[in-house]
Amino acid sequence: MKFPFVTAAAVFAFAAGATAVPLAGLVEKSVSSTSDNNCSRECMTTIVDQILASMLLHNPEILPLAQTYYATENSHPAALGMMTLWRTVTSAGSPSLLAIDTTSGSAYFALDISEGSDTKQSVLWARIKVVNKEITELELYVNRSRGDHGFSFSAAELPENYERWMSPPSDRQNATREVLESLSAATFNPNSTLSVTVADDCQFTEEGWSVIDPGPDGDGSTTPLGCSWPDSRPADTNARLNLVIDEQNGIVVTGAIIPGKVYPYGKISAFIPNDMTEAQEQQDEWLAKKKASSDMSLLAPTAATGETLQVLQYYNGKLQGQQVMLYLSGPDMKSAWSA
Ligand SMILES: *[C@@H]1O[C@H](CO)[C@@H](O)[C@H](O)[C@H]1NC(C)=O
Ligand SMILES: *[C@@H]1O[C@H](CO)[C@@H](O)[C@H](O)[C@H]1NC(C)=O
Ligand SMILES: *[C@@H]1O[C@H](CO)[C@@H](O)[C@H](O)[C@H]1NC(C)=O
Ligand SMILES: CC(=O)N[C@H]1CO[C@H](CO)[C@@H](O)[C@@H]1O
Repeated sequence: MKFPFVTAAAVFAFAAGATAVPLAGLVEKSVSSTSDNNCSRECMTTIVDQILASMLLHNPEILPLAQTYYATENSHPAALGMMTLWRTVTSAGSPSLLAIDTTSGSAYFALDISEGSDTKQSVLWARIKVVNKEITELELYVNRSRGDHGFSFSAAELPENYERWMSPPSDRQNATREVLESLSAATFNPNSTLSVTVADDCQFTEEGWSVIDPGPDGDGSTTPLGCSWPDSRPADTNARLNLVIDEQNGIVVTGAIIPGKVYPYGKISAFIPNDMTEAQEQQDEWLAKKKASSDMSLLAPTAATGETLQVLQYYNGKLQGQQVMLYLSGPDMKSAWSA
């Protein structure tokens, strides 16, 4: 089942600077979409499209912002007019993934965007909160390179990989809100006794990419990694639960702060959470061998903190999709959102 995308959205997809007419339509639409102040799925969709349109116009003034709003871009707070996205975005279509929670007035979306003259090179993901049809929170992230987030990514593969999230089988068995909330509570709590069955074809992506681990010496796997629900998953006692619970498509968004280290991984680098002790030990062993056997230049292992939004999809009593979206900061960082 597809969302009822506003048709105006398609119009501004590739038309930076020529969006006055569709935008006017979008603005009117949000005002008249429901008679009360509750923002429906259609109203939330319109607000998300307005945010993307305002980036293209390099003008946040057109947005229905609350009198005071909270906003971060890649974990640091800034007024929208000070953010890089409102300066650099040159193309953005409708989101490839859009999860909407009308009960809490929140939404999560992700898509590939272009900045400057580059073509679809960056991955944008975001969470918003809306009260009385006004935006009160914007948590924005943009991946411009593996150095930003320590993980693999693919702006190019993102739209295709996310298609199945937006059109789950029509005969599916929906999980209740209660089940989706317990999934959120268990995401960063390995103590949870919730038993989660992973579907055989559950899709795992990092920043839009179906992850293939090449191994630090290029001798790793050639098949994409599947989803997993290990007992040793990273923990955060202050995880932000139920950020978005989309009951229609079974999508759950949970936020966490994950301490870890950025390790050399061949000539590149990768972020490994401290809770994944085995993976860190393997990397230490690899590094020790590399130092002894070659004079290759390698990044020194360095402490870092990942601010992450984990996006899960659950229906038919099984985990169907798992996305890790992560942005790296220095060691011992806290989130502006969990203060
Ligand atoms: C919107 O309305 C629904 C149903 O009446 C209610 O459950 C929900 O809490 C409301 N959402 C907000 C943000 O007020
Ligand atoms: C799991 O349980 C241990 C021992 O009670 C506790 O220290 C830890 O904080 C718990 N972890 C989470 C994520 O709640
Ligand atoms: C539950 O799933 C059906 C498809 O089986 C879907 O059409 C429907 O919208 C879902 N219900 C809710 C409340 O989202
Ligand atoms: C600007 C930039 O470096 N973006 C990266 C984000 O993801 C794409 C897709 O793989 C990379 O090619 C880009 O380099």
